Amino acid sequence: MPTPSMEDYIEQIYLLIENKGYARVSDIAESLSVHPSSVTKMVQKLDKDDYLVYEKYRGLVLTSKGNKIGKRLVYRHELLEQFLRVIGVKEENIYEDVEGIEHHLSWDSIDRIGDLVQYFEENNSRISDLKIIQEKNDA
Ligand SMILES: [Mn+2]
Repeated sequence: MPTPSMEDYIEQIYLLIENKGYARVSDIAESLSVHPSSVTKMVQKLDKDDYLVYEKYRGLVLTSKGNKIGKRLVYRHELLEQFLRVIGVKEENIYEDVEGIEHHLSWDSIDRIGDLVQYFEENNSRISDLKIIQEKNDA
């Protein structure tokens, strides 16, 4: 199992490759706001654990194991954003809150949150009912 920090790296590398076609150490450092030397260290560890293959001058590619996990991590992040949005959390809080909780939930909880998002999205009146409660609580 990857640690929370490894998960952050795999998630960002997956996104970079998906969006740009490649992930450079400098891009990873920028997207995670860390020093490039930390990226190099982590990338070597991820290579050793078979999540990716790193060649100093040619860049890196995810292995099928890394790719599969990356896809799940990106899904988890997006689902949690969707969840917070659907329950009415302010947009300005969503990204940071997801970054704070995403590594600490079991896949069981993730799947049940997925059901709940579906429950709300299948019927807009459920969202309006929730809004009524929130307006009462905020008053
Ligand atoms: Mn994330």
